[in-house]
Order: sequence, then structure tokens, then C-alpha cells
Amino acid sequence: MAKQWRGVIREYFDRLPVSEHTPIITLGEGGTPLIPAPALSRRVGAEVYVKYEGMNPTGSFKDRGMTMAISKAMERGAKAVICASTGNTSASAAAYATAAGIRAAVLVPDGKIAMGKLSQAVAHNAHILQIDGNFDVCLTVARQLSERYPVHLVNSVNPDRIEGQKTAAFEVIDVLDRAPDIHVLPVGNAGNITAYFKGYREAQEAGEISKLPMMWGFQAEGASPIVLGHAIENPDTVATAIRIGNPASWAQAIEARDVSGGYIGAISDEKILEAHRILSAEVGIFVEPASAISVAGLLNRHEAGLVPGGSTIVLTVTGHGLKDPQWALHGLDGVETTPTQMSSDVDEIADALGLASRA
Ligand code: AN7
Repeated sequence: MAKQWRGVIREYFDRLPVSEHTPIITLGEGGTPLIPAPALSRRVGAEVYVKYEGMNPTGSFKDRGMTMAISKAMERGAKAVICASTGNTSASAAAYATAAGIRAAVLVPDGKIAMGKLSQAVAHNAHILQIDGNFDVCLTVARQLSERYPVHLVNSVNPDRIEGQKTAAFEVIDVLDRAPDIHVLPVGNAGNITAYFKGYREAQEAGEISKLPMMWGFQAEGASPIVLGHAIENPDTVATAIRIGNPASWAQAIEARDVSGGYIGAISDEKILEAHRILSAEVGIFVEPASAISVAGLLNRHEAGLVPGGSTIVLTVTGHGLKDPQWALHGLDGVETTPTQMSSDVDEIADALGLASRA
């Protein structure tokens, strides 16, 4: 029988805080492809790979952390879990709570939740509350609820989430047989950059890699508190997943940047959508806008002459394009691309396609 990937807890059991007493709640997350991206390699003169986290069971990297958070919550006797979310965390929490046989409550900001993500939370029977406030408000409320009521918090401020998400760094090393020179990823609440850096550090301590990659993180210009150096009251960006004004793991993101000799920068919505298109139309990978910021960030640094020639670079793209597909159909100007209407006449269609007759 063909071998099946067993999910990140079983695959990395010895490197996670689990024991034989931990019930393993898994949907087979992790084991995502590291895809060579020749079109990006050519553009920047380096060897570029894309870690496609949209291939996880609920379509985002959150599943790596959620298998751990829900499994550990069950070990501790949880009957319910709660999270604040810009969308993907709620989709993942809802699915893994279902797999565990418990209920997830999710607090989502008013509006600006991509429809694919909301559909998932509904489909998995989460208790969904839309809060009058942005993500940062939702997270504050979720934290207070978990302190005062019998409900486990599964946001990335829960260290079990970071533990699960660090496995993505292990997978990169397993495939490349080394660490990349540069690892690029989106930054929202800054849990993922924290998790990757923890993973790389542990691999270095274990002697598996000799040096750490430079961690490059990117925030959307309208939601770039770390770049600006202060929290933002009303963050805004087309990349709704990272519409976050006061990241919970702010200090850890700064540490990852500084210890690795890395960089955290900001990217405009225009450049995010341009990169979204480059990734889908030149590489063949469809992601949600927040994920495209990894590509936009790399291109931005290349234009500034700051991408070392011939270096090995991994871009994490965090969520699937089908989560929020509208950006493929129309850009910031709102002009929608629609298919050309045709009759079913073969010659007319051939003409429209620019095909010459076989004679
Ligand atoms: C596709 O779902 O915060 O820096 O509530 O969905 O670890 O927060 C999502 C974040 C990047 C940012 N890409 O990661 C949530 C949420 C996608 C995301 C991020 C998110 P962090």
C-alpha cells in the first residue's frame, strides 16, 4: 500500500511537546510541496522555491498549529475552543474542533472576511460571532473570555500553535537538505515568522543546519505596525488576512528579524495584486492576496538590489487562492474580467483563439 503522510504531530512527534497521552487530532496537515519557481528565479537571479501552504486540509498554514492546539486542548479536557480571526484561523479551528468532537466559537471582525473562509466556518458548524471592531479588538475579547470562562484560546498566542507551525521549517530543511539563505513570508499577527524562526533555531541546535536563514517578513502598507514602530488603530488592505494593527507576537518578529540579520518591510496593495498575478500567471500557483506579499516583497528587495545573486530563497505562501478568488477577476480598479461570449461555431472559435487552419 502507498504510504500516506500522517500529519505533523506523528511525522515530527519527537520534536513537539506531545506524549503518548496526547490524543492526536489530525486531518493530515503538513507535507506541503516545496515548488521550484523558475519564473521567479529568472526575475531575481536566485534559486526560488515556493512553500505552498494552501495545500493544507483547510487551505492554509493554520492547520499545522491547529492540530497541536486542538490536540493539547483535548489532552487538557477542553469542551470548547475560541479564537479571533481574520478568516483562516476560524476555518481551521472549526474543522479541527469538529474532528475532535467539540465546538469552536469564532470572533470575526465586522466585514472584510473573505467569503471562502466564512463559508468554511459555517460548514464546520462553528459558533460565529461578528464583532463590532477589527481583528485586534476580537483578539482582546477572545483572550479575556478564555481567562474568565471555560474555553480554550487557540490563537497563535497559544504556544501550542507556534509548536505546530514550526514544522514547516523542518519540512523545508528535509527537502533542501539545508536551510535556505533567505526565508520570506507574510506578517500579520506575527505568529508564523515566530514559528519558522523557532523551527530553524531548533534545527541549528540539533546540528541539522549550520546557519539560520535571513528572515524577511512583509506587512501590507495600510497594516504595517512593525515597520512604522507603532500600533495602527484602523488597519486596511486588500490582503484581509493580514489586516492587523497590533500583532500579538510583535517582539518575537523583531527578534527573528534581528537575530537572523533579516528585514521586515511594507508593500502597497497595488504591488501585492501585481505579485498575485505574477504567481498565478507565470509560476502556476494560486494564492490569496496576503500570501502574494511574499512574492511582492522579494521583487521589491530585488529592485533595491538587495537579493544576493545565486542565493537559495524560500517563499511561504500561506493560503489558497480559492479562499478569496475575486482578486483574480478584478483588480483594484474594480474592472471585471469576463470570458468572451461566443457561438459554438468551430471556425469562429478557432479564429478567436488565433488558430491557423491545418489545411
Ligand atoms: C493567509 O486567520 O491572523 O503573521 O486570524 O491567514 O502568523 O498572523 C491570519 C493570518 C498570513 C499572517 N497569511 O500570519 C487569522 C490570521 C494568511 C493568513 C497570515 C495570515 P501571522
